[in-house]
Amino acid sequence: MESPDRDNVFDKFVDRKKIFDKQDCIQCFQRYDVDGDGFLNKKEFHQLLSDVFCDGSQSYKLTEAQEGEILTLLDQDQDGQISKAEFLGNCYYWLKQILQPSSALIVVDVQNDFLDGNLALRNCPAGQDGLGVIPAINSLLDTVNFDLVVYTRDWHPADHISFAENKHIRRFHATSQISQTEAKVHDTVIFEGSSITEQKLWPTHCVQGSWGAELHTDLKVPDDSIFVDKGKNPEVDSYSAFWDNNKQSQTELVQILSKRNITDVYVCGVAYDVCVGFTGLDAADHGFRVIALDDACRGVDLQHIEDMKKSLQDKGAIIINTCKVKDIVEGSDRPPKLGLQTARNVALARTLVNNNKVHPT
Ligand code: VGL
Ligand code: ZN
Repeated sequence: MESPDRDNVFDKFVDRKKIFDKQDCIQCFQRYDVDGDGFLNKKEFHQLLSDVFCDGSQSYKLTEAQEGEILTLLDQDQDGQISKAEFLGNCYYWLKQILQPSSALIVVDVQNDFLDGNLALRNCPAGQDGLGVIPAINSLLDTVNFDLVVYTRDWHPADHISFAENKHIRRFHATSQISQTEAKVHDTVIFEGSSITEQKLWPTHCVQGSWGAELHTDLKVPDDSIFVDKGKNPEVDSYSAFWDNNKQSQTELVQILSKRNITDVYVCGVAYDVCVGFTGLDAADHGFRVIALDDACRGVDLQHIEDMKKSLQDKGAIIINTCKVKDIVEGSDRPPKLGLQTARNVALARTLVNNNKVHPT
């Protein structure tokens, strides 16, 4: 019987004390292949999972379904166990990402207009104070060593489609439930144009170069941060920092994250149910592990915030408070839901590579 406080073999990789390499992966296989038959069976794999998924010395309890899904995703030939070759192929990337993730903090739209200006969240239905995100984000930047920090800005031209005061400069489509004369802030209308565009109307906000578009001066900005502007096209809004709302054009964000080998994307800022949420959803679609920072977000509408949190979780994201971030970034807290997401990504990458082999382009 094993003593409950035996060493966790993965502890030496926490906070990059030792880089997890292929040699470590081989040793890891040998350690968990207790009967030495060259395969990790379900029981042996269970032991590995309980050492991989822990918060410090406390193991997470995985459900049978979670254990089964991870095994199936990593078990290439579907024989119910993990061979040494499968371990070195699939599990290496899986373990590497779990033990030593590469983390980006994305601070979404912490701009004057949302905190104190024309679109101040405190005047929106949920009545939340956007200023509340600043201390949470600043203390995160002081305590956590992110591999990359990105600031996004809503950056609209004066004739932007989302501004209620601009409703007269474009034609409404016949299917719009609300007429052009009646339409007001927070209504959703439909515009005519080269593509028919559904649009929620907002007060004029974040006009390029204006005070309202500046980041709040109390927000800390580390020297080597990156800035991404969005919503620059007058004809289409852009809630996500990756794509415009019609998914027709992309910002440079995905290239920036990929170039730095980022695996994990932490989202925070305003508005939770709008730009923070859609940025998180798109990050998950791009194959990043997504962590939404609940206490570092403020939103527009309570029901929409709840719906957005549910959508994020359905895509595999986790929602946590900022006090938990440091341990996850350093790899001492390894939540199962993120590990499951990694296994899905590893399996998806394998499928894409295999498809390419069959249909070379
Ligand atoms: C946003 C409404 C309109 C946001 C941007 O940053 O969440 N919300 N434009
Ligand atoms: Zn906007």
